[in-house]
Amino acid sequence: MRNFAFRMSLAVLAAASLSACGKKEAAPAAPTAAPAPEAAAPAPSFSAADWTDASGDFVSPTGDAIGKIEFKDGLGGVLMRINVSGLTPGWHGIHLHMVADCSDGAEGFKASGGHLNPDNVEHGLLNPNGAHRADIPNIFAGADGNAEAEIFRAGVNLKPSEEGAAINGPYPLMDDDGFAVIIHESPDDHLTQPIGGAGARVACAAIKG
Ligand SMILES: [Cu+2]
Ligand SMILES: [Zn+2]
Repeated sequence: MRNFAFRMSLAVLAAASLSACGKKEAAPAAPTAAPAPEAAAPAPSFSAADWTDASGDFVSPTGDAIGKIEFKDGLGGVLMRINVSGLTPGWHGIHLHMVADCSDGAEGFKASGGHLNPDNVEHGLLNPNGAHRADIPNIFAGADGNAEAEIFRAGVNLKPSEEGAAINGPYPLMDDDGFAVIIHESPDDHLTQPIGGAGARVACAAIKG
């Protein structure tokens, strides 16, 4: 009965707001002058050179070019834009690995090293004993295998700077050996050691200074 009464009161509320709407619309609108035509503002650039502080091309294990990642340094972290194809549909783990080396796809992109982890803590954004500064949210590939995403990772910067270090600690990604972005075959559960169960490395982008 309580449930029914609740539903009834919801229905009454809906009816009341409908009639309120109807009344509002019934009032005659004041005539307005047509707005003066304005010069069209330039569309915001999505991947212009002036946006990008660093970038890299994703390669598959067989060496095919399958996409791109771009970075923009912010004071509190780094913004990245990802555009990749040829993935299996569904969620994929993606992380910042330690070395800008994607030369060994046939051997599983091992040369890119492990997750960037200067704090020596555990893996996983949801891990109370984590997380690696490498760890970022999963990306999702549609039925066509394409994925696009924009991700902000706080706590890291591309280039060393006093301002960045004061907020994030001295962890520039662009150190002597650069870094790599690795996409894994499966989603990261953000908890399990050592990489959230994300499985094999299926794409790699090397980013060097
Ligand atoms: Cu990884
Ligand atoms: Zn990790």
